[in-house]
Amino acid sequence: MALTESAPPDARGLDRATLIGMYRAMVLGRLLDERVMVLNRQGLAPFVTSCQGHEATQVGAAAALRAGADWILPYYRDLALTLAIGMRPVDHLFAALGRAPDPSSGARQMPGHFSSRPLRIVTTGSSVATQVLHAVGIALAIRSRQETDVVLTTCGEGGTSEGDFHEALNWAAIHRLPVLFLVENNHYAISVPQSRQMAIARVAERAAGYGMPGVTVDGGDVLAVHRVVGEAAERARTGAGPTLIEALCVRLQSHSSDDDQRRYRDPADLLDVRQHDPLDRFRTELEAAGLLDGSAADAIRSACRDEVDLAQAEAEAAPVPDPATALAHVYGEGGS
Ligand SMILES: Cc1ncc(C[n+]2csc(CCOP(=O)(O)OP(=O)(O)O)c2C)c(N)n1
Ligand SMILES: [Mg+2]
Repeated sequence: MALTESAPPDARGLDRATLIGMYRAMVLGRLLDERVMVLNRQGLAPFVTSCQGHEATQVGAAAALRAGADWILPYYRDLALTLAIGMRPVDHLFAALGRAPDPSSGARQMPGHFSSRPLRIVTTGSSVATQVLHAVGIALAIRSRQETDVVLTTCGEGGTSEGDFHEALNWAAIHRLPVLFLVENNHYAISVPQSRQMAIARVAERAAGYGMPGVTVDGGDVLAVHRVVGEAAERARTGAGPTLIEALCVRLQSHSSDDDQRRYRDPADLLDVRQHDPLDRFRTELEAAGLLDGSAADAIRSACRDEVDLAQAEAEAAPVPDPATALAHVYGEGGS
């Protein structure tokens, strides 16, 4: 998609400030992700599932929604998505470092189970794709209350093999519920390639079997994702029902901090995904359009790094949970 200063870069008429804001959100997601991985390697953060390579999909989707009004049921890879919706870097670092102020769970859940009551981000379980059904339940409640909010839920392409995914899409289509199913297809479920997960080429093909539109979008193109998610949200808001969106992403890091993808991916494949880094791509597009230059890009990067540094200092200074509260929310706590 070509960008120019004089003409709006896409049909939705995004201005320069919005575009730069999206680029900044992608950079912030990347730098925070890298920092959490460093903390993991230092033995300070227990388990990391990286969003690197998914930033364009996640930021594009977030920018197409009404933060704080629309509901988000993310999965563990959605660091940049939840940041772009409004979670702060320090919120993620509280969780990564097991600090009491962690808004997701007070440091009780694994990191990556993002949650924020004011931002309407609903936490997930560890079993993949369970959130997809929860999203449909929330969409049904929205419909019953005659509200206009929509629900976005995400999962990986591996998650689409789960029964929960099938039941959720079937039900949502029958009742034309206001829900968007965004599949971040990075072509691997841990070490299992897509060809061993499904017998079809495109996850979006599944949509026809449920009776809803299915769209495959280049997940490395932040503006394309923004447009596709925006159109699906509009359809959902106006009662036209759900959409299945498949965003083709690259997974730049291993599945998690606990595996090494060099053991199961071809070296040529690992080199190739590096050529599809969505940050490089958007930066190049913005520069070509005269909307960003080298020094402005450096300034964004350095401001994001400062933000992550400050957040880390704040998280490190925060208390760990009081051991006396270890069993809170686990058993009934009395009362009538
Ligand atoms: C029901 C269930 N089965 C298996 C697992 C172990 N597991 C965690 S993540 C994952 C891979 C999921 O891959 P995908 O949905 O493609 O998402 P990605 O991590 O690639 O973004 C698996 C198998 C799990 N958490 N839950
Ligand atoms: Mg995957």
